[in-house]
Amino acid sequence: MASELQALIFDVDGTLADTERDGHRVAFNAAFKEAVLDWVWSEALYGELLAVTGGKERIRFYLEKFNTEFEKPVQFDEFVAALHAAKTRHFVEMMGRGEIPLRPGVERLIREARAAGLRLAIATTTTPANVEALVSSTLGSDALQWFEVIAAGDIVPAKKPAPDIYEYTLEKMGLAADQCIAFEDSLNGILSSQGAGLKTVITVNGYTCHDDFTGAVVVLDQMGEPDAPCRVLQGDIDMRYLDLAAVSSLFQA
Ligand code: XBP
Ligand code: MG
Repeated sequence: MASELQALIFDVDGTLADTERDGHRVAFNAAFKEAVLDWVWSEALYGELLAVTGGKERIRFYLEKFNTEFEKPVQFDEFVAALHAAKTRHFVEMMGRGEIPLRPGVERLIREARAAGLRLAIATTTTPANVEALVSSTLGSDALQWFEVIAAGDIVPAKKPAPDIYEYTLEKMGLAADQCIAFEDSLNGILSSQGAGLKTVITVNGYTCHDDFTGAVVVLDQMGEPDAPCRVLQGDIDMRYLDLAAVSSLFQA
């Protein structure tokens, strides 16, 4: 018999909010400028850099693939860590100024799930301070308590697409994969959630709309709102917007 849905597990970047192009990318560039580096990550280049999750990992990937001339300092790990810490500071400041809203339907669905007594968690590769800043600037500081597990950043050594962050979340919640559903926006995200055995709802964004989402329970352009419907891009369901009834039927299907 199929298990009953117990919990919703959300990715952050690209899923709760469109943070990559106008948030993380801008914060990286601000950190580079502050460190007097002439690196500028354009919107197009950043799309390629997103192949690697995690900010520190992304900086290394950039130097390996796109800026091979750069002479690495002797204390390279410390250099990357300091650059990334500055980037996090910029990102947190941007969230504090309310620069990035939640995506359509996210707050509505979270509130509906809470009201229905479902359990909530976050599984992301981003730094914990970024999640705190985004959630409290958009939903209020009390909203951090709504998520019983916030699994983020370096808490597991292998970031997405490895399943580790979802496996960690499930273990902390004491739940099995077939009792939960994940919300993701990218190929690396769904590889991670499906690797942990989770059914996954996808909402795409500009950087991920051409990713391969084979196996997703549904692919939407956004969660949508009653007055601003979503589009179903993949999946056999007719829906105006993603509410808990739709999530439950996708989970049971
Ligand atoms: C998100 C990421 C993160 C952010 C930056 O991936 O790849 O690295 O871009 O965060 P996902 P940090 O949405 O699949 O979790 O710089 O704090 O690492
Ligand atoms: Mg994401």
